[in-house]
Formats: sequence, C-alpha cells, structure tokens
Amino acid sequence: PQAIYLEDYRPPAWLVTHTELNFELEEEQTLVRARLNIKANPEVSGKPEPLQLHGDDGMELLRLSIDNQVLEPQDYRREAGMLTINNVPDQFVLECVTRLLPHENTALEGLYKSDGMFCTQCEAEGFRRITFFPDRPDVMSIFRTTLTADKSQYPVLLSNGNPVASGDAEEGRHWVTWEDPWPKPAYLFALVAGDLALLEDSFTTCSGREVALRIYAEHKDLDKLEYAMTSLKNAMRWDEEVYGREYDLDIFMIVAVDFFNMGAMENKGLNIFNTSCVLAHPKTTTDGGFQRVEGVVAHEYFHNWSGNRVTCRDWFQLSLKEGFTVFRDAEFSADMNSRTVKRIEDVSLLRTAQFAEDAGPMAHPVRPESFIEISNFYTLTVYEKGAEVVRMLHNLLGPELFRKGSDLYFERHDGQAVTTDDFVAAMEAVSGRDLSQFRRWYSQAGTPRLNVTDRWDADAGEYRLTVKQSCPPSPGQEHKQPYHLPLAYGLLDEAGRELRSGVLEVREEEEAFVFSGLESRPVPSLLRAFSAPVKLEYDYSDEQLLMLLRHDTDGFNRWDAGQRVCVRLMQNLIRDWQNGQALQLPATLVEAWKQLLQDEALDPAMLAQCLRLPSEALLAELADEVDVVAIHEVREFLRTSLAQALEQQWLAAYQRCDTRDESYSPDAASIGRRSLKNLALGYLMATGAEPWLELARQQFEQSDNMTDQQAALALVAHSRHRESAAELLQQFYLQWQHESLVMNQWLAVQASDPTEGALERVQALSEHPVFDARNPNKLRSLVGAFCGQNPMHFHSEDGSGYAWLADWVLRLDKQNPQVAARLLTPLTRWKRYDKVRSALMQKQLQRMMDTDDLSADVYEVVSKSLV
Ligand code: HT7
Ligand code: ZN
Repeated sequence: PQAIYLEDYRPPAWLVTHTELNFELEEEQTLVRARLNIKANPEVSGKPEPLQLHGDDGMELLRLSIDNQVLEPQDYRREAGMLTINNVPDQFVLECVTRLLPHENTALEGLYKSDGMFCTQCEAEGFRRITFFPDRPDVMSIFRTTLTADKSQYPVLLSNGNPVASGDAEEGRHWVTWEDPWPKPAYLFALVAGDLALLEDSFTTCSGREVALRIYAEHKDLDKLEYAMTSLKNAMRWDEEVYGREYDLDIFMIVAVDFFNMGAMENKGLNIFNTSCVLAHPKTTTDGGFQRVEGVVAHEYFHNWSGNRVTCRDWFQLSLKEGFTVFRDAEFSADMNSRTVKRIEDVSLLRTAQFAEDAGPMAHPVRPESFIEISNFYTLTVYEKGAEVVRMLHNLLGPELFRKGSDLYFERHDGQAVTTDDFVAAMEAVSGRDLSQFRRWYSQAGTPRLNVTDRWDADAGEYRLTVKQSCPPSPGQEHKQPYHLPLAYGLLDEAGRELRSGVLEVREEEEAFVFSGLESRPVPSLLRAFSAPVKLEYDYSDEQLLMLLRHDTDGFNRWDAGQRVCVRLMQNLIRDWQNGQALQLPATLVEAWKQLLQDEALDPAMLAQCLRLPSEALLAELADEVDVVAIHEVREFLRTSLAQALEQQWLAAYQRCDTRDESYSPDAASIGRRSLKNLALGYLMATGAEPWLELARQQFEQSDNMTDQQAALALVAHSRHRESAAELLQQFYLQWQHESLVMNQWLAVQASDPTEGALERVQALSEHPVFDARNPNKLRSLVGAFCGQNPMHFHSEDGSGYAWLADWVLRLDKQNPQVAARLLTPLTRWKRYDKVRSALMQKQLQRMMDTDDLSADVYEVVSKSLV
C-alpha cells in the first residue's frame, strides 16, 4: 500500500455540480444508476486532464456512458481503485450503473445491511464502494436520490435533504425521491431503507422556521429514543444561542443501527448512529451511556455547520471539523451538566490515551502529513488534542473574540472545503493577533512538557515563575519548535486565599514571569482548567498539594492536586514493591481523604472524582517502563487500605447518597450522587467484608436503573466472591439477554474481570450465542475490553493474551479492516514494556506482517509499529 502526502495536494481537475442517484434495493443485489453533471474546474489551468473517478476495484460496473454514448472497456481504464477516461469534453453528463451486494458487505463501509435494514457509511472513502465518483471532500455536489424497494419490508426510505416525491411501483415496491439543496462532498451522502419505528417532534428555529425532528430505530427500541430527542433539541437551541447557527433543512433525522464501525455519522440531514450512542432508557442504560448519547447527538448535530456547511479540503484537515466539533460538544455538555466534572473526564482521557498515542509509533500531528489509510487517523490526536487546540484559541482570545472568529469563519467559508489554516486565519483576522507560532500545534506531534520553577524575593516582594518548554521527538520529527500556549494560573497564600489569577502567554523555550507587590511566598496553581495539552512539571510539596486540594478556586486544579498526591505516592509504592519492600499507607493521605469524606458541603460528583484513584492506564502512561503487575498490585493495595482505614466514612457516604427513594433522572446532580454512592460501594467491597457483599447483592437486585445494577454487578463479578460473581452474571444474563446493548455491558464486565482465568473466560464467551463477531460493538465489548481494560491478563507473561489478539486481528482483517486495525492498538505499545513482554508483542506484530494480503488498514498500523 502507498502513502499519500499533504504536500501533494492539488485542487480537483473536475467538479460534479449535480449528482442524481437511483437505488434499486433488492435482497440479492442493489443496482445503482448514477448521473453526474461534470465540468472542468475553472480554477485549474493548463492542458485538460483525464477524468479520474474513484471506484473500488471489487465494484461491478454494468454500464458507463458519456452524454448518452456508451463506453466500451477499451474506452476507459480501471486500476488501483481508479477509473480513468481520457479525452472528455469540458462539460458532460456521465452515467454509470453499478451492482452492489450489500448483504455480503462485512466491512460496513459503503452500502451494507444492519439487522435487515439497508444503510450506508461513506466517511471517509466509502462512497467509492457505491458508484464511481471523485470521492474527495473538496468536490461538492447537489444530490438528488431516489430509492426503490419492497414496500412491506422497507416501508421507510430515507436519504439526505427533503423528500420531494414518492409513489408505488410494480410488484409491491415503492419509491421516494430526496433532494438536498446544499452542495456536499460524497462522504456526507447517506441512505437508509427498513422497517423502522419513529419518534417525532419538532423544533422552531430562531428565525421561526419549523423543523421536523425524526428519530428512527427498530420497533423494539422505540421506548429508548426520548433522551436523544431531548438532547437534540437542547443542542439545536444551544448552537443558535452560543454560535448563532440555525438549522437549514425542513427535516432532521437520526437512524439507529446496530452494526456500525464508529459512534455516529453526521450525514447531511440524516445522521446514522450506532445504537450505543442513541438508545437510552433508565432500565438499560447507565449514566455514562446517557451522557454519551447527549454528547454524541450534539456532536453530530453541530457538524451540520462545523463539517457540513464548511467542510475539509482534504482528509489531512480532518481536525478542522472534528477538533472544532469536539470542542463544541464538550462546551455543550459542560453547560448542560457539571463543567468541572466534564473537564476532568476529558482531561483524564487525554492524559491516558492521547498522551500514549503521542508517545507511540503512530504519533502524528493534529494535521497529519501523510497516511496510508485515512480510517487509521480518526484518532484521539485528531479529535481530542484537536479540540484542545481550539480550546487554547478560546483561552488566548477570550470568549467574545473567539465567537467573532467563528462567525467570520462560517461566513467566509460557507459552502467551501477549507483548511485548519483558514480556521486560524479567521481567528487572526478578528483579533488582530499573529498566530503563526500557534499554528505549530497543528504541524508538530508529541506532548510538550512545561517545566516550571519559581523564586521568591522576600525583600522585593517579588515572585518569579520560570517556564521552560520542550517536546520529545516523534516519528519523522526529531526537533520541535517552541509552542505558543496559554498558561492559566492563580497564586494562593498558605491559607488558600487567592491573591492573583490570569493567563500567561508562553512562547519561548525559556521564559520568566514576574509578580510584584506580594507579601509572602505564594503557592502557584498552574495550568488551571488544563489550559493547554501539556505535561506540567512543578516540584510541589505534599502540603502544597493538599492545600490546593482543599482551597483552590479552580475545581479542575483541586482535583488535579489530589491526583498528583496519589500518583506520586503510587509511584513510590511501585518502587517499594519492585524492591520487595512492604507497602505502607501514609497517614497524611488517610487524613486528607477523611476530611474530604466528612465535608458534606462538597458536591458529590466532585468528591467522587477526587476519591477515585488514578487508573492503571494513567500510571502505565507515566512510567518509564510499564510494570503491569506492580501497578496493579499497588493500586489494589491502596484501594484496600483506604477502604479499611475509612470504612465508616465510606458507609456514611454510601448512605448519604442512597437514591433508592428517588425516581431515576440523568441530571448532573443525580449522576453525581450515584457516582459517589457506587464509588463508596466499591471501597466497601474492597474491604473484603461479607456485609458489603450483601449490600452489593441487594443493590443489584433492588435497583430500578442500570447504573446501580451494573455497578453492583461489576463489583461482585470482579471480586474474590466467585460464587456470587457467577450467580449475578447468570441472573443478569437471564434478565437482559434480549437487550443487545446490555449484553455488550455483560461481555465487557467479564472481559475486564482481573481475577484468575480471564483468557479462558473470554475465549468461552467468544462462542456464546450473544456474541457476534460481525458486530463491531460486540468485538469492542469482548476483545477490546479484554485487551484494553484487563492489563494483568492481556499482558500475561506467557504471551497468550497477545496471541489471542493477533488471532482476532488476522481473522477480522478479512472481514472488517477498520475494526481490525483499531483493536490492534494495544500491541503497538510494545516498546513500553519489559524485554520479555515486548519481545512477545513484537512476535505477534511480525506474525501479522508476514501474512499475505493484509488490508491497508492493518498493514499501516503493523508496519509503523515495527519500526
Ligand atoms: N465523522 C464521523 C466519522 C465516522 C467514521 C470514520 C471512519 C469510518 C467510519 C466512521 N463512522 C463515522 C464521526 C464523527 O466524528 O462525528
Ligand atoms: Zn465528528
């Protein structure tokens, strides 16, 4: 497979002004008649180029004509995914007929079947599996689509835009024509055909237009659509109020499908969602699930402007739409729920998974410079770090100028396919600032380090902060230039009173900032709200951190101070464990946690965040060499010790947050109470005392919502009470076996069970009737959860976990390369482990590399990892 490079970008030689598509959907085949109005791009000068259209090599071409003249095979060439036709006129109509086999499409790209319904996934390069087309985002066309199918089996026929005509056809078939007035790239095309249930509502836009809102799902899931509808209406209002963005069609539709490679897709007017991101019901969905639905519904809706009306010039610019849209959805969720908790969750993900990606073999800038398979670049770097880059612009410019910048960006580029540079240019234009140094965030990979030291001059009352920045090398980028970043800070006195606060702009490799007029040496609260995606080093004492944990006015930094204390302690304990020394729990930590637990004024959600120990994944990311066993043992030791030392306080917290009398609501306050209650239950269970097992069993049996039931299930299932574990798992299975999404949780709970025999359990589960290897959600729940959330067993020293994953990847590569390549990620981190493990991981990577006919997806990840 060949890499393609950003620097090779050339504008398209041919444009498609109008696209007419006709789908004859049948059980055994689908015929697609495409009629494209093509013209030479007036902005490309020079001698006319041959017409080149993308088209998957496996796609059957039945007929091809230009201006009604049928072309014979000698009139065109098909190779390497391209159809080339020489000597075409300046403007013409190309017609072609292709035959597809959607029921055999297991890759879930292009047109495929999910549980009996037809659906599509065209981002990034799926449209070329439907018909021949310049399948690149800078070719924007007006689409008119007609679907014909059997009326009783597929009563619902949907595509982008508004329905303009419909009727009955012969042999019990019917048809509907859809017209989308907004020019769009082919990756935003979609169709759905099926027998679907519908939840309907409407929304009146800020200019008084009525928009019909329709959410479709399988009939059995009709009762799980309300939350998505509420979230959609909230998102539509929020986008009007916060960004001035109004919806632009008469209908907005969402369809839930169970077979989907990612979370959801923002097709114009017809979003297609993984069921896991749209269905929600208190009985079957956890709080986390509700929040995911709210966030993803908003994310896809926000794409209508940031992605659809203004789209990407090429796929290197992916973060233009994804980074900006993640920032927008994060702000939306922060406004709907708790801002601090949302920030803590997002930063935790960034620090564990994105920082690890930035330090791994697939590290790439937010705007990558090359790729073999673009699907491999839907990454945490493009999405989450990309969002942090937009957030930094927000921090540097302030909310008013940022809004002006986004208004200008949408106004300047409406209907265009543009670049991340255009986005920054709009911010420059409204602020009058030079953001050229800031642009390095888009072009340089790796996580910068900020090393901060300070000096106090008591005589002058002067406090000096010295900030040094550096960034480690990443593939293809040995040396990095300094970044321009906002460093939000506060200065507190010893008693925790805030003396100063503001935002410093860091630009140099080394830079000093001086504060005068202070009476005593302050304690700095640095990088407030995580104002830049960096690793901050400052030599805090435990006392200073505990003071910040109690008093910082920045909620995020309060939490972060507590995490820093724990991380430092755990790193020391890991060293002790490695040296064979007895592990000891420091009294200061117990005291600090006791105080927190007794402070009834504290928000339960915040308290739960503060009392959750840093994850094994975070400790692994921070280690020079990952010692899986030591990390696990130390975390377990600390959990058990804190559980025993504070048993009464955990019980009091559990009782304080007992929500048994409340009816379920997914609002932030209730979610916060449940999260503290279940955290407390986890600590109580960690004491190993029988009464708490009983309490967990009671909660499992009596709770009326999935959050509490699943929390109790996971605690018991992962405990040493094996009989109870088996009983509850069986009970849960019998209760929920017909709810596919709940069964995903059931699989994931077992796959992440750290007790003995985990590999045998997941092997057995892969033969269980609820498991379906063609369904990406099932694969993520079983294979993904075992390899990503069960480090002790995945990293078993005999290499059995690695071999199991490699077996899966090789099997799935034939079936669904996108999913295969994603599941492979944990093996790519082999350099981070001890010699034995890294050799075993490499062996599996090499085994894959030696396999013939690897997909481009898997080939790219494996080959880059082995370098
Ligand atoms: N923009 C969407 C990306 C997406 C996708 C990409 C590759 C393969 C399958 C896919 N399904 C959806 C999702 C989003 O970020 O909104
Ligand atoms: Zn997106």
